[in-house]
Amino acid sequence: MAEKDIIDLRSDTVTLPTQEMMEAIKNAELGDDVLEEDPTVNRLENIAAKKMGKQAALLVTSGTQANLISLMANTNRGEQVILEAQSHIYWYEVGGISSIAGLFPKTVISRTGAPNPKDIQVAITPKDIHFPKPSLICLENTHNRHGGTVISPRQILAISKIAKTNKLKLYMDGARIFNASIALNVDVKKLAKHVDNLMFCLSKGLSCPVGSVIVGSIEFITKARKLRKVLGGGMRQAGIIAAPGIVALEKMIKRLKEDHENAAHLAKELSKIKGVTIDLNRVQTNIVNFEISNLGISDKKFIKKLKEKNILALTLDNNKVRMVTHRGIKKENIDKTINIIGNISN
Ligand code: TLP
Repeated sequence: MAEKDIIDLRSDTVTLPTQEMMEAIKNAELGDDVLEEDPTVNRLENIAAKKMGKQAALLVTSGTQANLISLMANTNRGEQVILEAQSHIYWYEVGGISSIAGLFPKTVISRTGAPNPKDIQVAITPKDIHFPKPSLICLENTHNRHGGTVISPRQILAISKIAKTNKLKLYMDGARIFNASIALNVDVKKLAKHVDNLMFCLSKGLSCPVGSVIVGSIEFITKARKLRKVLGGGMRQAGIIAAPGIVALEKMIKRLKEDHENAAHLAKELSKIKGVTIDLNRVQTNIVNFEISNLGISDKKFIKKLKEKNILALTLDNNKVRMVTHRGIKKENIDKTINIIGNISN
Protein backbone atom coordinates (compact mmCIF):
# COMPACT_ATOMS: atom_id res chain seq x y z
CA MET A 1 0.00 0.00 0.00
CA ALA A 2 1.20 3.47 -0.80
CA GLU A 3 0.38 4.87 2.61
CA LYS A 4 0.85 2.85 5.72
CA ASP A 5 -2.44 3.40 7.49
CA ILE A 6 -4.71 3.26 4.48
CA ILE A 7 -6.65 0.09 3.80
CA ASP A 8 -6.98 0.26 0.03
CA LEU A 9 -9.64 -2.17 -1.15
CA ARG A 10 -10.37 -0.41 -4.46
CA SER A 11 -8.43 -2.86 -6.61
CA ASP A 12 -5.55 -5.31 -6.72
CA THR A 13 -4.01 -2.89 -9.23
CA VAL A 14 -2.82 -0.77 -6.29
CA THR A 15 -0.25 -3.38 -5.26
CA LEU A 16 3.32 -2.14 -5.24
CA PRO A 17 6.26 -4.21 -6.52
CA THR A 18 8.06 -6.43 -3.99
CA GLN A 19 11.65 -5.81 -2.94
CA GLU A 20 12.69 -8.77 -5.10
CA MET A 21 10.97 -7.17 -8.10
CA MET A 22 12.82 -3.90 -7.50
CA GLU A 23 16.11 -5.83 -7.39
CA ALA A 24 15.18 -7.66 -10.59
CA ILE A 25 14.44 -4.33 -12.29
CA LYS A 26 17.81 -2.96 -11.21
CA ASN A 27 19.72 -5.99 -12.46
CA ALA A 28 17.75 -6.70 -15.64
CA GLU A 29 19.71 -7.41 -18.80
CA LEU A 30 18.31 -5.02 -21.42
CA GLY A 31 18.08 -4.55 -25.19
CA ASP A 32 15.74 -3.04 -27.79
CA ASP A 33 12.49 -4.98 -27.65
CA VAL A 34 11.07 -3.48 -30.86
CA LEU A 35 14.00 -5.26 -32.49
CA GLU A 36 13.13 -8.32 -30.33
CA GLU A 37 16.55 -7.99 -28.69
CA ASP A 38 15.66 -7.53 -25.04
CA PRO A 39 16.78 -10.79 -23.39
CA THR A 40 14.61 -10.24 -20.31
CA VAL A 41 11.46 -9.64 -22.36
CA ASN A 42 12.23 -12.68 -24.48
CA ARG A 43 12.65 -14.73 -21.32
CA LEU A 44 9.36 -13.54 -19.83
CA GLU A 45 7.54 -14.28 -23.09
CA ASN A 46 9.01 -17.78 -23.22
CA ILE A 47 8.05 -18.50 -19.61
CA ALA A 48 4.52 -17.15 -20.18
CA ALA A 49 3.93 -19.17 -23.36
CA LYS A 50 5.17 -22.34 -21.66
CA LYS A 51 3.06 -21.75 -18.57
CA MET A 52 -0.08 -21.39 -20.69
CA GLY A 53 0.76 -24.25 -23.04
CA LYS A 54 0.74 -21.96 -26.10
CA GLN A 55 3.36 -21.37 -28.80
CA ALA A 56 4.20 -17.73 -28.20
CA ALA A 57 3.64 -14.66 -26.03
CA LEU A 58 3.85 -10.88 -26.24
CA LEU A 59 4.40 -8.37 -23.45
CA VAL A 60 2.11 -5.34 -23.76
CA THR A 61 1.54 -2.22 -21.71
CA SER A 62 -1.82 -2.97 -20.08
CA GLY A 63 -4.83 -5.24 -19.95
CA THR A 64 -6.82 -2.80 -22.06
CA GLN A 65 -4.12 -2.80 -24.74
CA ALA A 66 -3.92 -6.60 -24.59
CA ASN A 67 -7.67 -6.91 -25.17
CA LEU A 68 -7.70 -4.35 -27.99
CA ILE A 69 -4.75 -5.95 -29.80
CA SER A 70 -6.28 -9.41 -29.38
CA LEU A 71 -9.68 -8.29 -30.65
CA MET A 72 -7.99 -6.82 -33.73
CA ALA A 73 -5.69 -9.79 -34.32
CA ASN A 74 -8.62 -12.23 -34.17
CA THR A 75 -10.98 -10.35 -36.52
CA ASN A 76 -11.47 -8.00 -39.45
CA ARG A 77 -13.17 -4.62 -39.17
CA GLY A 78 -16.96 -4.69 -39.30
CA GLU A 79 -17.26 -8.18 -37.88
CA GLN A 80 -19.29 -9.22 -34.87
CA VAL A 81 -17.82 -10.14 -31.49
CA ILE A 82 -19.88 -12.07 -28.96
CA LEU A 83 -19.16 -11.20 -25.37
CA GLU A 84 -20.76 -11.41 -21.95
CA ALA A 85 -22.96 -8.41 -21.15
CA GLN A 86 -21.00 -7.36 -18.05
CA SER A 87 -17.57 -7.92 -19.57
CA HIS A 88 -14.68 -5.54 -18.98
CA ILE A 89 -14.13 -5.14 -22.73
CA TYR A 90 -17.72 -3.94 -23.12
CA TRP A 91 -17.88 -1.73 -20.01
CA TYR A 92 -14.49 -0.34 -19.13
CA GLU A 93 -12.32 -0.09 -22.21
CA VAL A 94 -13.63 3.22 -23.53
CA GLY A 95 -15.45 1.52 -26.38
CA GLY A 96 -12.17 0.77 -28.16
CA ILE A 97 -13.79 -2.41 -29.51
CA SER A 98 -15.83 -0.12 -31.80
CA SER A 99 -13.93 3.16 -32.03
CA ILE A 100 -10.54 1.62 -32.77
CA ALA A 101 -11.07 -2.05 -33.68
CA GLY A 102 -14.21 -1.22 -35.75
CA LEU A 103 -16.06 -4.23 -34.36
CA PHE A 104 -19.71 -4.78 -33.53
CA PRO A 105 -20.25 -6.15 -29.99
CA LYS A 106 -23.12 -8.54 -29.44
CA THR A 107 -23.74 -9.16 -25.74
CA VAL A 108 -24.98 -12.31 -24.04
CA ILE A 109 -26.48 -12.05 -20.55
CA SER A 110 -25.35 -14.58 -17.97
CA ARG A 111 -26.06 -15.14 -14.27
CA THR A 112 -22.48 -15.37 -13.02
CA GLY A 113 -20.19 -14.47 -15.91
CA ALA A 114 -20.00 -17.81 -17.72
CA PRO A 115 -22.33 -17.53 -20.71
CA ASN A 116 -24.62 -20.47 -21.32
CA PRO A 117 -23.43 -22.20 -24.52
CA LYS A 118 -27.03 -22.23 -25.80
CA ASP A 119 -27.23 -18.44 -25.46
CA ILE A 120 -23.97 -18.08 -27.37
CA GLN A 121 -25.36 -20.30 -30.11
CA VAL A 122 -28.44 -18.06 -30.34
CA ALA A 123 -26.27 -14.92 -30.46
CA ILE A 124 -24.31 -16.14 -33.48
CA THR A 125 -26.09 -14.49 -36.36
CA PRO A 126 -26.76 -16.69 -39.37
CA LYS A 127 -25.24 -15.96 -42.76
CA ASP A 128 -27.55 -13.25 -44.06
CA ILE A 129 -27.13 -10.09 -46.12
CA HIS A 130 -28.38 -8.00 -43.16
CA PHE A 131 -26.01 -9.20 -40.44
CA PRO A 132 -22.37 -8.53 -39.62
CA LYS A 133 -20.17 -11.61 -39.92
CA PRO A 134 -19.62 -13.20 -36.50
CA SER A 135 -15.97 -14.00 -35.97
CA LEU A 136 -15.03 -14.10 -32.29
CA ILE A 137 -16.32 -15.13 -28.86
CA CYS A 138 -14.75 -13.54 -25.76
CA LEU A 139 -14.78 -14.93 -22.24
CA GLU A 140 -13.61 -13.23 -19.05
CA ASN A 141 -12.00 -15.36 -16.34
CA THR A 142 -12.23 -14.39 -13.52
CA HIS A 143 -15.19 -12.18 -14.25
CA ASN A 144 -14.71 -8.72 -12.79
CA ARG A 145 -18.23 -7.21 -12.69
CA HIS A 146 -19.78 -10.50 -11.66
CA GLY A 147 -17.54 -10.37 -8.57
CA GLY A 148 -14.46 -12.41 -9.46
CA THR A 149 -16.38 -15.51 -10.47
CA VAL A 150 -14.55 -18.33 -12.22
CA ILE A 151 -15.23 -20.21 -15.45
CA SER A 152 -14.24 -23.88 -15.27
CA PRO A 153 -12.37 -25.87 -17.96
CA ARG A 154 -15.60 -27.83 -18.56
CA GLN A 155 -17.55 -24.62 -19.26
CA ILE A 156 -14.78 -23.31 -21.53
CA LEU A 157 -14.73 -26.59 -23.43
CA ALA A 158 -18.50 -26.44 -24.04
CA ILE A 159 -18.19 -22.92 -25.48
CA SER A 160 -15.13 -23.86 -27.53
CA LYS A 161 -17.15 -26.61 -29.23
CA ILE A 162 -19.68 -24.01 -30.36
CA ALA A 163 -16.88 -21.73 -31.52
CA LYS A 164 -15.33 -24.55 -33.58
CA THR A 165 -18.64 -25.69 -35.09
CA ASN A 166 -19.35 -22.14 -36.20
CA LYS A 167 -15.74 -21.44 -37.29
CA LEU A 168 -15.33 -18.64 -34.72
CA LYS A 169 -12.23 -17.81 -32.69
CA LEU A 170 -12.37 -18.04 -28.89
CA TYR A 171 -10.45 -15.50 -26.81
CA MET A 172 -10.18 -15.10 -23.05
CA ASP A 173 -9.64 -11.91 -21.08
CA GLY A 174 -7.72 -13.68 -18.34
CA ALA A 175 -6.63 -10.52 -16.52
CA ARG A 176 -6.97 -12.57 -13.30
CA ILE A 177 -6.55 -16.06 -14.78
CA PHE A 178 -4.20 -17.14 -11.98
CA ASN A 179 -6.90 -16.31 -9.44
CA ALA A 180 -9.19 -18.64 -11.38
CA SER A 181 -6.55 -21.35 -11.50
CA ILE A 182 -5.92 -21.13 -7.74
CA ALA A 183 -9.64 -21.06 -6.88
CA LEU A 184 -10.44 -24.02 -9.14
CA ASN A 185 -7.26 -25.82 -8.14
CA VAL A 186 -6.42 -26.56 -11.78
CA ASP A 187 -3.26 -25.87 -13.75
CA VAL A 188 -3.67 -22.66 -15.72
CA LYS A 189 -2.90 -24.67 -18.89
CA LYS A 190 -6.27 -26.35 -18.50
CA LEU A 191 -7.99 -22.98 -18.55
CA ALA A 192 -5.98 -21.90 -21.61
CA LYS A 193 -6.29 -25.18 -23.50
CA HIS A 194 -9.63 -24.67 -25.22
CA VAL A 195 -9.27 -21.00 -26.13
CA ASP A 196 -7.33 -19.92 -29.20
CA ASN A 197 -5.59 -17.15 -27.33
CA LEU A 198 -5.78 -15.17 -24.10
CA MET A 199 -4.17 -12.43 -22.07
CA PHE A 200 -3.29 -12.11 -18.40
CA CYS A 201 -2.20 -9.13 -16.31
CA LEU A 202 1.03 -8.87 -14.36
CA SER A 203 -0.02 -5.65 -12.69
CA LYS A 204 -2.98 -6.85 -10.63
CA GLY A 205 -2.76 -9.45 -7.83
CA LEU A 206 0.69 -10.49 -9.04
CA SER A 207 1.98 -7.08 -7.87
CA CYS A 208 3.97 -5.93 -10.91
CA PRO A 209 4.09 -2.21 -11.63
CA VAL A 210 3.17 -2.52 -15.34
CA GLY A 211 2.27 -5.01 -18.02
CA SER A 212 0.07 -7.72 -19.44
CA VAL A 213 0.94 -10.69 -21.63
CA ILE A 214 -0.92 -12.04 -24.66
CA VAL A 215 -0.43 -15.73 -25.49
CA GLY A 216 -1.42 -17.79 -28.51
CA SER A 217 -0.10 -19.32 -31.72
CA ILE A 218 3.05 -18.00 -33.44
CA GLU A 219 0.91 -16.67 -36.28
CA PHE A 220 -1.42 -14.82 -33.89
CA ILE A 221 1.42 -13.33 -31.82
CA THR A 222 3.21 -12.16 -34.99
CA LYS A 223 0.03 -10.30 -35.95
CA ALA A 224 -0.37 -8.99 -32.38
CA ARG A 225 3.23 -7.68 -32.40
CA LYS A 226 2.54 -5.59 -35.48
CA LEU A 227 -0.71 -4.29 -33.98
CA ARG A 228 1.08 -3.40 -30.73
CA LYS A 229 3.45 -1.27 -32.82
CA VAL A 230 0.68 0.54 -34.69
CA LEU A 231 -1.06 1.28 -31.38
CA GLY A 232 2.12 2.86 -30.04
CA GLY A 233 2.90 0.00 -27.69
CA GLY A 234 6.30 -0.96 -29.09
CA MET A 235 8.68 -0.55 -26.16
CA ARG A 236 12.46 -0.35 -26.20
CA GLN A 237 14.33 -1.51 -23.05
CA ALA A 238 11.17 -3.16 -21.78
CA GLY A 239 13.22 -5.62 -19.73
CA ILE A 240 12.62 -3.31 -16.77
CA ILE A 241 8.94 -4.28 -17.08
CA ALA A 242 9.59 -7.92 -17.89
CA ALA A 243 11.99 -8.50 -14.98
CA PRO A 244 9.35 -8.13 -12.24
CA GLY A 245 7.01 -10.10 -14.50
CA ILE A 246 9.35 -13.07 -14.28
CA VAL A 247 9.42 -12.77 -10.49
CA ALA A 248 5.61 -12.64 -10.55
CA LEU A 249 5.25 -15.83 -12.59
CA GLU A 250 7.81 -17.68 -10.50
CA LYS A 251 6.94 -16.47 -7.02
CA MET A 252 3.63 -14.61 -6.72
CA ILE A 253 0.97 -17.01 -7.94
CA LYS A 254 0.59 -19.36 -4.97
CA ARG A 255 0.04 -16.53 -2.51
CA LEU A 256 -3.17 -15.47 -4.28
CA LYS A 257 -4.83 -18.10 -2.08
CA GLU A 258 -4.33 -15.77 0.87
CA ASP A 259 -6.22 -13.01 -0.98
CA HIS A 260 -9.07 -15.44 -1.62
CA GLU A 261 -9.19 -16.42 2.06
CA ASN A 262 -9.31 -12.77 3.08
CA ALA A 263 -12.08 -12.10 0.55
CA ALA A 264 -14.08 -15.06 1.86
CA HIS A 265 -13.63 -13.82 5.43
CA LEU A 266 -14.70 -10.30 4.44
CA ALA A 267 -17.76 -11.62 2.61
CA LYS A 268 -18.82 -13.89 5.47
CA GLU A 269 -18.57 -11.10 8.03
CA LEU A 270 -20.35 -8.64 5.72
CA SER A 271 -23.23 -11.09 5.37
CA LYS A 272 -23.83 -10.79 9.14
CA ILE A 273 -24.30 -7.02 8.96
CA LYS A 274 -27.93 -5.93 8.85
CA GLY A 275 -28.65 -3.96 5.69
CA VAL A 276 -25.83 -5.53 3.65
CA THR A 277 -26.89 -7.93 0.90
CA ILE A 278 -24.25 -10.27 -0.46
CA ASP A 279 -24.30 -13.50 -2.45
CA LEU A 280 -21.64 -15.62 -0.77
CA ASN A 281 -21.65 -18.14 -3.63
CA ARG A 282 -20.24 -15.49 -5.90
CA VAL A 283 -17.26 -14.71 -3.74
CA GLN A 284 -14.93 -17.22 -5.35
CA THR A 285 -11.65 -15.30 -5.62
CA ASN A 286 -10.45 -11.86 -4.45
CA ILE A 287 -13.39 -9.62 -5.38
CA VAL A 288 -16.25 -8.91 -2.99
CA ASN A 289 -19.30 -7.11 -4.38
CA PHE A 290 -22.16 -6.29 -2.05
CA GLU A 291 -25.30 -4.23 -2.03
CA ILE A 292 -26.17 -1.61 0.58
CA SER A 293 -29.69 -0.42 -0.37
CA ASN A 294 -31.07 -1.49 3.02
CA LEU A 295 -28.36 0.22 5.00
CA GLY A 296 -30.18 3.55 4.88
CA ILE A 297 -27.23 5.35 3.27
CA SER A 298 -26.30 6.05 -0.36
CA ASP A 299 -23.31 4.30 -1.88
CA LYS A 300 -21.51 7.63 -2.36
CA LYS A 301 -21.97 8.52 1.31
CA PHE A 302 -20.95 5.00 2.34
CA ILE A 303 -17.67 5.32 0.43
CA LYS A 304 -17.11 8.80 1.88
CA LYS A 305 -17.64 7.57 5.44
CA LEU A 306 -15.23 4.71 4.88
CA LYS A 307 -12.68 7.11 3.45
CA GLU A 308 -12.88 9.24 6.59
CA LYS A 309 -11.70 6.12 8.41
CA ASN A 310 -8.87 5.52 5.88
CA ILE A 311 -10.64 2.68 4.06
CA LEU A 312 -10.93 2.93 0.29
CA ALA A 313 -13.51 1.05 -1.80
CA LEU A 314 -15.26 1.58 -5.14
CA THR A 315 -18.92 1.86 -6.05
CA LEU A 316 -20.53 -0.07 -8.87
CA ASP A 317 -23.99 0.89 -10.13
CA ASN A 318 -27.24 0.19 -8.21
CA ASN A 319 -25.93 0.88 -4.70
CA LYS A 320 -23.31 -1.79 -5.07
CA VAL A 321 -19.87 -1.59 -3.47
CA ARG A 322 -16.73 -3.41 -4.57
CA MET A 323 -13.83 -4.42 -2.38
CA VAL A 324 -10.79 -6.30 -3.68
CA THR A 325 -8.23 -8.11 -1.56
CA HIS A 326 -4.53 -8.26 -2.48
CA ARG A 327 -0.99 -8.50 -1.10
CA GLY A 328 -1.36 -5.19 0.75
CA ILE A 329 -4.35 -6.43 2.74
CA LYS A 330 -3.98 -8.56 5.84
CA LYS A 331 -6.66 -10.30 7.91
CA GLU A 332 -6.51 -7.59 10.57
CA ASN A 333 -7.29 -4.99 7.87
CA ILE A 334 -10.41 -6.97 7.02
CA ASP A 335 -11.41 -7.17 10.68
CA LYS A 336 -10.99 -3.42 11.04
CA THR A 337 -13.02 -2.81 7.87
CA ILE A 338 -15.85 -5.02 9.14
CA ASN A 339 -15.87 -3.24 12.45
CA ILE A 340 -16.16 0.14 10.78
CA ILE A 341 -18.89 -0.98 8.35
CA GLY A 342 -20.80 -2.43 11.30
CA ASN A 343 -20.75 0.97 12.92
CA ILE A 344 -21.74 2.82 9.74
CA SER A 345 -24.87 0.73 9.65
CA ASN A 346 -25.89 1.67 13.20
N1 TLP B 1 -9.77 -3.75 -14.25
C1 TLP B 1 -9.61 -2.65 -13.33
C2 TLP B 1 -10.49 -1.46 -13.74
O1 TLP B 1 -10.34 -1.19 -15.08
C3 TLP B 1 -11.93 -1.64 -13.45
C4 TLP B 1 -9.92 -3.12 -11.93
O2 TLP B 1 -9.58 -2.38 -11.00
O3 TLP B 1 -10.49 -4.21 -11.76
N2 TLP B 1 -9.78 -7.07 -18.00
C5 TLP B 1 -10.24 -7.17 -16.75
C6 TLP B 1 -11.08 -8.33 -16.39
C7 TLP B 1 -9.92 -6.19 -15.79
O4 TLP B 1 -10.41 -6.31 -14.57
C8 TLP B 1 -9.11 -5.11 -16.17
C9 TLP B 1 -8.77 -4.01 -15.18
C10 TLP B 1 -8.64 -5.05 -17.48
C11 TLP B 1 -9.00 -6.05 -18.38
C12 TLP B 1 -7.80 -3.90 -17.98
O5 TLP B 1 -6.54 -3.89 -17.44
P1 TLP B 1 -5.68 -2.52 -17.36
O6 TLP B 1 -6.19 -1.74 -16.20
O7 TLP B 1 -4.29 -3.01 -17.18
O8 TLP B 1 -5.86 -1.82 -18.65
